[in-house]
Amino acid sequence: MMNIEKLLSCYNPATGEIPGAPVLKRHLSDLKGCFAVVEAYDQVLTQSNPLLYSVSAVEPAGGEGDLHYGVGMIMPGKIGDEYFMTKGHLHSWRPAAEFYFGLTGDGVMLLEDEATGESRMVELRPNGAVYVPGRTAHRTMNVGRTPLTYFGVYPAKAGHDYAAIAKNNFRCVIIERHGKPELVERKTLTPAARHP
Ligand code: PAN
Ligand code: ZN
Repeated sequence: MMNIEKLLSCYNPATGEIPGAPVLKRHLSDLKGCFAVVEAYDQVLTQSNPLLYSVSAVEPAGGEGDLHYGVGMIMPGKIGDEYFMTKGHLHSWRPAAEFYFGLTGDGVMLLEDEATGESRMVELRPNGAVYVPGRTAHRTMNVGRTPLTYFGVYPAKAGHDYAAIAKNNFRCVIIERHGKPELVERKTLTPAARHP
C-alpha cells in the first residue's frame, strides 16, 4: 500500500494550488501561434506578458492502470475577441480519455476529433463534468470575469502531445460575439470578420 502522503492530496478550488505539487505556469509568450489574430497577440505582447494559466499536477504512480490529475487555473481576459486559453493537446497515447470537472468560474472546452476534425464547444462549469474521449484534441478557455479552476483526471500513461496542435492548430476558434462564446471555423476569420 502507498504511504498516506500519496493517497491523499488537498487542492484549493479557488486557486488551483495543491501543497507539495509542482506548478506549471504559462504566460502569453508561451502561446505563440495559438491565437487566431496575430496582430492582437503581438500588440498585447509588446506591452505585457500576462500569466494565462497554471496547472498543478499530482502523479502518485506511473503504472499501467494508474491515474494522474491536474488542477488548472485560467485567468480571465481576452486577446482581441479570443478568450485566454490553454495551449491544447492530444494525448501521446491516443486512446487515453480524460474527465474534466469544473470547480469555479465559467469555462468552455473546445474538443476536436483527430480523425474527422469534427469540433464541439462544451461548457465547463461548477458541478459539471466534461468527458474528453480518446483521440480528441482539447483546449480550455475562461469565458467569464473571474478565474476559472477545474480538475482533470487522466491515465498516467496519457502524456501530452503539443506538436500536432503547434503544427495545424485547432480547426475552430472560440470567440466572443454579442457577449457570448461562439464556435467558428478558423478559415472564416477573414480580417474583416476578425474586427467586427
Ligand atoms: C490538463 C491540461 C491543462 C493545461 O491537465 O494539461 O488543462 O492545458 P495544456 O496542457 O493544453 O497546456 C490535461 O488535459 N491533461 O491531460
Ligand atoms: Zn489532456
